[in-house]
Amino acid sequence: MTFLPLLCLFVRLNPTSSMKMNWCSTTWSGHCCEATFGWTYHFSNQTMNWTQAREWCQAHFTDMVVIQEQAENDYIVSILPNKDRTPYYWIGITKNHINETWRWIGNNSTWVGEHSWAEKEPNNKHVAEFCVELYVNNRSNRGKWNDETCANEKSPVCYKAQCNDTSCVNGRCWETINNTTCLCEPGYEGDKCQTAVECPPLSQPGNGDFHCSPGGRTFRTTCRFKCHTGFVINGSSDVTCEANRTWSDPQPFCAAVKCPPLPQPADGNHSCSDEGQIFNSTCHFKCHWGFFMMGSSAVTCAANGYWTGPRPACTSNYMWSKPFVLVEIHWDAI
Ligand SMILES: [Ca+2]
Repeated sequence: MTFLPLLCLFVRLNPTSSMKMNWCSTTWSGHCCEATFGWTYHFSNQTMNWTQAREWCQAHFTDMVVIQEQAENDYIVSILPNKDRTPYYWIGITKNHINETWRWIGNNSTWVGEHSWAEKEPNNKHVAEFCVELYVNNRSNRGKWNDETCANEKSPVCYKAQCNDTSCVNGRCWETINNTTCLCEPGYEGDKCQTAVECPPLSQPGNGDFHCSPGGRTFRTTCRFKCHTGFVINGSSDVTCEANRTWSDPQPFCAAVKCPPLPQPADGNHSCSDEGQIFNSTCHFKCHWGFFMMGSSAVTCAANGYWTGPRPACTSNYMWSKPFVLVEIHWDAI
């Protein structure tokens, strides 16, 4: 085996394109290579039947060449040496039956351009022309396709994939003739889809706190809100950052616990520190002139949503109110 010098040139495939092609050409055991930032294309000058050609491609590279658009077809034609006559080159599109769709075996795609076939092709001339050759010559059918009998011998054209398992962290690697692109899964961005998108910052709720899973406010992070004693959460306690950069629910807030309504006592009235009679509100009771209070003169709305004591009553009978005082004095004395 003889290794010949590697020649690398930098050329632009398209003068309007900013993408620079890394064009390498070498001769190694009778075949050459063409390198781009995406797939690299390879061919052999040796001829073989279609099945052998595919095996050769798979043994040395990724598979027989896949063409996904007209520009790729044109590009491949431009790098292959001209041939005066058949045999030309095998490309990786085939079918198993006359009624089947032509399919690229490298990636199972089905692209066929409007002007891909040569004139009067595919003609299935020999009944089972289920493989395709690419004309590379100086005639009018240059770059066109012809369906052919797979047992015929032609030169294989192969590709080597540049994408691998680590090309895109959270996405699919897409190869083109002059680039590889990561198509990111929803929720990720960056040239390798390595960055999770972020949701807007959350703010600390009044009378409460929140805690987020590792990631802060990135995609799939969940934050849980909790309220301080005497406050209840209003809204969803858990919010999750979604792929569209928004939280799954509005940020909840903490509302003070409410105690049951406290009606005015008969023959008296009360005044409360808060109209809403909520957590920590205290209501002070007064009895009208000539009435005596039976019970505590103030109750407070507790964290559990109950008042700290029963509402006092106002009585006109001094003796009804007195025993409570006497009892208290009695126990205090002991
Ligand atoms: Ca044909």
